[in-house]
Amino acid sequence: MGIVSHILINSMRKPLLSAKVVIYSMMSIGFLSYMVWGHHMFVSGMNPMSALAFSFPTLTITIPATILTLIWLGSLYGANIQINSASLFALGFISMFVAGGVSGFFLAQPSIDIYLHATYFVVGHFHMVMGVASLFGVFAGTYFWFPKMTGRMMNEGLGKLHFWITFIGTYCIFMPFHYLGLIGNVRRYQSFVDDYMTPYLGVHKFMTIAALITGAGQLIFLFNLIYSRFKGQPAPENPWNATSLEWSIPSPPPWNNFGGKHPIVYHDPFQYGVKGSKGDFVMQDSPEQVPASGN
Ligand code: HEM
Ligand code: HEM
Ligand SMILES: [Cu+2]
Repeated sequence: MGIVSHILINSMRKPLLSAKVVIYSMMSIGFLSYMVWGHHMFVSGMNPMSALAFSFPTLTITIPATILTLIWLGSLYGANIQINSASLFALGFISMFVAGGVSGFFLAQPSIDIYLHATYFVVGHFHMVMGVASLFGVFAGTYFWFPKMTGRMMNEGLGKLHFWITFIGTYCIFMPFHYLGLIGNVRRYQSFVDDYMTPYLGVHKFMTIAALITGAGQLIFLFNLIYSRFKGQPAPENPWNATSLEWSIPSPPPWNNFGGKHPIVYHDPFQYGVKGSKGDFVMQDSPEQVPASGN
């Protein structure tokens, strides 16, 4: 979530509606997540009152999650978003996080979970939020910081191709999980021949083929990573016109990071779309005066 927020403000060229609300939402998700573990045990025979006690924080955690999503989407409104591999994966994260999070609302109600527990609905839910969304965050961060880490740019064409194969592919793999789960496809079961699932074997085949294609698509990323490391275009200091301190030093950074000096920080890192500035952004270590942003 932090990586995505960071990359979004850079590619939108404007701050999020509220950085503070983003940070407090992330903190409350972290805090509340300590109190939800019992939602994995609704059907374990626990006291229904305990189930209720775990259902409550589980549903509460969707509030900061929703606020966070609304801030990302609301900030996109009217933004002139720069489409590149990093921003595509950041946007893909939001899409997957919402698609996977919505099923969390259902699972969070003990009465509905009696039906859905131990089905592919759960497997679909957690692959979207944990498997795909968090990987998208990792991909976004890799495309964004690779130039700083290695001093070379990744290939944007290959990056975008990687994004579209992965984005469409993962939806094809993990959306059907939800429908199979609703039909009654139990999880952790390897053979459905000659039973009630037989009519739906085609869906499993579809998902398998989608998974093979999506898996093969990751070779593009692997190739891009290795090829760009050695043969990529040399990266300038600040290829994304970013504000934060790591972009004020050469790519890759010298061994002592800031050349033995402490950088002087004049601004927060949200100085994008600054009116009256020379560029459309002001770096944290630039002494240029900017009007107070109120962020
Ligand atoms: C909107 C927020 C979320 C809600 C309300 C939610 C709710 C739930 C509930 C109630 C279950 C249990 C379902 C069952 O087994 O019957 C579940 C399963 C699971 N969730 Fe979430 N979840 C949310 C977000 C996430 C996130 C962000 C992750 C990880 C990044 C995650 C990972 C998992 C995993 C791994 C399981 C299944 C574990 C297993 O049984 O193997 N969930 N979720
Ligand atoms: C394209 C990639 C992936 C595919 C096709 C895939 C497929 C599957 C399938 C079919 C199952 C459940 C089988 C069953 O219950 O009968 C499963 C379980 C699981 N997967 Fe994935 N998965 C993928 C990636 C991931 C990733 C990236 C993560 C973690 C970040 C992950 C975490 C898990 C976990 C925790 C389980 C539950 C294991 C259990 O039942 O104890 N998967 N996966
Ligand atoms: Cu959980």
